[in-house]
Amino acid sequence: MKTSAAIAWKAGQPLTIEQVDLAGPKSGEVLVEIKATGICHTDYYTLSGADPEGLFPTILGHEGAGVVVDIGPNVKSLRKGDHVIPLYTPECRECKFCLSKKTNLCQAIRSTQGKGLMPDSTSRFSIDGKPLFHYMGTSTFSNYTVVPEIALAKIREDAPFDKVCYIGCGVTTGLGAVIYTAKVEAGANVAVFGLGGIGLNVIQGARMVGADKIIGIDINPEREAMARKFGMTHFINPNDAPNIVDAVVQLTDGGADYSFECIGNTKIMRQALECTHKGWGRSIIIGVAEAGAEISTRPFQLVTGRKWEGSAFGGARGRTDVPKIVDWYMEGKIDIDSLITHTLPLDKINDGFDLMKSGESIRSVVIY
Ligand code: NAD
Ligand code: AHE
Ligand code: ZN
Repeated sequence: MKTSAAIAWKAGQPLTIEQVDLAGPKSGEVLVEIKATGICHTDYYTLSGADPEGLFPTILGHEGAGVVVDIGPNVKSLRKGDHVIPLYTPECRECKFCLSKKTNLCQAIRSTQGKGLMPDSTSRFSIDGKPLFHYMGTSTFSNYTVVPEIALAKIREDAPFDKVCYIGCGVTTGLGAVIYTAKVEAGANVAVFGLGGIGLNVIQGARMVGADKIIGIDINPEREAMARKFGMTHFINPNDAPNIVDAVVQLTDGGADYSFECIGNTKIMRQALECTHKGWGRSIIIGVAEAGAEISTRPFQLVTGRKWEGSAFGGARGRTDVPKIVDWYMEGKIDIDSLITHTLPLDKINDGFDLMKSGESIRSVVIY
């Protein structure tokens, strides 16, 4: 079939909207009509050329929601008409990683996914007979996409696509880092570095679990009002308080119990670790840094009890946890609507990237 898609031909160039060819689903695969997709900072990161796995030409996008329109042979858990959210972190429930229960990082299709291909090492997308790479196994910047069954969460049918698409990455990453990765307890003090589409969901998660002080740090003063609405109790702008570590330590009587880096800046990752409490502080890296970047600190920071950790997709097991997060939204337990500041048609998708870069948007959503 033909489908409209935004193609990233080369790093650093705007996307172009074109009609591409999409082959039907093979064994274990599902054809999905994407109804809406968010634009995440990671799409920009890969488009910029900073992602060591970045391959071109490709169809980016990993924050979508849509409807199953066809299934390939051997698909058991989904049928036509089901509403779904594609998962860049699948959940096969059979690999060593899934069975361990210690991680959400299912590895069943990771190697082909990282090469921009479907599990049989081929692409379903092409243009003028030349293959296009898939991206993160999802490629939601295409109106129709093919996704492995294990990388689709089935969701309730009354959930609005233009809102719950954001659960495909940003909402789950932020809430999940608090709830599933860090397991923040009521009364804890939390510091959140970067109050964008991810950090504001970390703040929302910290409020949900009953954190005491929730300190937000961002160079964009416009972020303060929205972060307070989501539960932030204290705001620090690094341009006004050059020593962020001291500022957090003073506010929290010795350091934050938990900190979250939601920027992708290795210097800030160090500050996030060092502002946590001696003896038990835990710092969770969420931000994705550019190819070749390294983190550093004095080992004594770790010897004296701080822990440096990371979180991918909020530690969520997608097929199990994403439908629950959709329920939380539908029951009014979490706010998604306020964070979706812009909606755009596909042919304006480059404006969504510009709005993110300028700090004007929190999340832009493309509606097909
Ligand atoms: P975003 O662009 O919406 O937000 C980034 C925020 O950081 C902005 O508010 C910006 O003003 C702020 N910021 C930038 N530099 C700063 C600095 N020096 N000090 C303080 N604040 C600063 O991005 P996002 O969509 O929220 O994504 C954030 C990061 O998380 C990105 O690196 C993205 O790739 C990554 N990410 C990781 C996962 C994961 O599973 N680990 C999932 C999604 C996104
Ligand atoms: N090269 C990666 C993208 C970079 C990355 O680190 N991705 C994060 C998710 S960011 C979502 O916005 C991740 O979870 N990685 C886990 C993994 O196994 O790669 C890619 O996916 O192409
Ligand atoms: Zn993302």
